[in-house]
Amino acid sequence: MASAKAKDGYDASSITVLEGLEAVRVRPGMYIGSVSTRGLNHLIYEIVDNSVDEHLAGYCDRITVTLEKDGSATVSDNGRGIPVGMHEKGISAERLVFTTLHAGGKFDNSAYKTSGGLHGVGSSVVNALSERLTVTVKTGGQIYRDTYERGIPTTELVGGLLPPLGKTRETGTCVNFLPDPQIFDKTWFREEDVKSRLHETAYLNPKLTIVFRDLRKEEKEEITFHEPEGIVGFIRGMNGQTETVTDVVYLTGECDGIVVECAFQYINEFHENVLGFCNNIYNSEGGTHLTGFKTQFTTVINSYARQLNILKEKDPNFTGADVRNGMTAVISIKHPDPRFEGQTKTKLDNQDAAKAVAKVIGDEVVRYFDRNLETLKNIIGCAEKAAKIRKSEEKAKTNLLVKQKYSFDSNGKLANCVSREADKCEIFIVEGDSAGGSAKMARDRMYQAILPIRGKILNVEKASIDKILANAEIKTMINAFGCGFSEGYGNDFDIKKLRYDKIIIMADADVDGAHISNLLLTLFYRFMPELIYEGHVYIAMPPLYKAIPSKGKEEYLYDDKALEKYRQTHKGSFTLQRYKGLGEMDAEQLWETTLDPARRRMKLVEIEDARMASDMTALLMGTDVPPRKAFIYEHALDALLDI
Ligand code: TTJ
Repeated sequence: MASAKAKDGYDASSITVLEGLEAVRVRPGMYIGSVSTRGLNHLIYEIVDNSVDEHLAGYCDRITVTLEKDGSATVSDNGRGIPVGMHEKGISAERLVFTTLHAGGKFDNSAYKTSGGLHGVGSSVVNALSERLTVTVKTGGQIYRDTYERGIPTTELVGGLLPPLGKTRETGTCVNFLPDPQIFDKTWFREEDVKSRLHETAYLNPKLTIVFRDLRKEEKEEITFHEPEGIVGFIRGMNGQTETVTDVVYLTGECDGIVVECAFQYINEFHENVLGFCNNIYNSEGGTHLTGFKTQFTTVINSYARQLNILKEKDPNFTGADVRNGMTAVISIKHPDPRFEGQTKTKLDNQDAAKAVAKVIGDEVVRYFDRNLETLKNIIGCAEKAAKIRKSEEKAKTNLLVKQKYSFDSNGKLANCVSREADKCEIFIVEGDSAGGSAKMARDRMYQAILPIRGKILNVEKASIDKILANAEIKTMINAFGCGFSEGYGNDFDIKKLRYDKIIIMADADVDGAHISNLLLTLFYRFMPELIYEGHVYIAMPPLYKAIPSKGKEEYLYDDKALEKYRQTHKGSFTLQRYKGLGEMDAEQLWETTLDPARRRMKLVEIEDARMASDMTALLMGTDVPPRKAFIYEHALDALLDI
């Protein structure tokens, strides 16, 4: 925007405006999160949100989003049209909207703005980051058009106003923009992400129809999103084909001017997936609406469980996580003045939201359960299952603490392989320095790399992503893979640069090991999902036992079934050696059982089913990965504990 000064006819106030937009171009990340594909897609959402606001105001029921052949995007609606009349400062209102930061709300009298808090600064930011942008407004029987280049107006006003171009009976706003390649790494919108987000918007606005069109490909695509069932449909969509435990429950009410809507359903899986929305924007960091819901729901379930004598007097309460075991829920509130906090400003902060949600849910869910005892009992059943598992895990954790005292703490360094032929190379990520040391000695140096990871890494699981990425081992790992990483929708990841065909997680067959596998898989999924999609990630399966017969060959037994079979078929006496962990094996044993491609056993990590790869979950990946993370966790447990 340095060329701003070259433009004639601008007074001091418009210079200030341009300086504002210049700031957006200097630090785009501050306004749209990043300049990766995710930030790029965000431009579309910023514009769409304006049309959604018009829908919420009651004047628009159809939005069309088009990915054009020339790489630009068009968003149009059938609302009233942005006002083109004279506004303060002597220019049209539309100009102010597109050239002033934070101008959005001034022209908008809808009760609940879709300001998501994250960026929410709207159309002027999109304008600043677009090589060119065209606004077409149909209002008051006339058509108007305004144009910009990198935020600078290129249409001459007549008496401070846009000249009308022709007559029309329609009303609406249409914005076409071409993202600036000077700003964005790549300017290709990811249609899957855009579709997901639009679908989500349709679920949250049951009376709205959103048409998505992609004209960039040979085979043009057009999808219409209309979800009259609202968040109930959202829940059904998320749960897909999964076996359900209850029907979808829908509750709604109002408290202190805050409208609360909630839908939930229990499925037969060991995780929860509770999503919060405020004014139709997803709050990836959660916030007060979720705490209000969770606290109240836990109280209600515990109180019923005692009334029904499922929890006896001496029994402790179910924890919040217990009562949400298997729950998929959407909590959507409409708040007149939402405030946000948190790292990405997506965490709802209004205390009155917690109170309102607790009140509405408290009243409505009790009313529901009093009439639907069967549902209540099924939910308590899920909580009981969760509590049981929790207790056994707590026990395992106590054992783990004892064990950790003896763990080593030298820094694990990558022992790379000699070959650079990626399709023949493997990298083993090994838990513990002792096992790492043996693995380094045992490996096939030509094709097998070893990266030992300390038990300490366990502690970062709950840390912020910055901390995770600052972790030395993780950094080493990302560097070793060679393909970079992407944040959420990002496009900085290049699978073609991967240096190893197989990434093999090698951890002990216990809770500790499952934990570390879980962390690694979550990390891969979040930052390098293609590693999993394309089948590069494996979990090593070391044997559980070695049978040493008095006569004949020793044999490794990989699970209890194998042991049973050995007992039945083996004649004569034998001693049984049980491996408690990888650290117990010497280099030779480790080679024979776990490293040697001819003899080892591994489990390929796969994404469960189509639902997992569907748009429903992709949309939630940006800053959070609830459904998939949970799945992988189970998978890891399955792989490591269930052998
Ligand atoms: C505001 O109040 C007076 C009547 O018009 C209202 C308004 O601004 N409506 C409106 C804005 N509808 N659609 C928009 C809009 C649409 C797109 C695609 C982009 C932007 C920035 C605004």
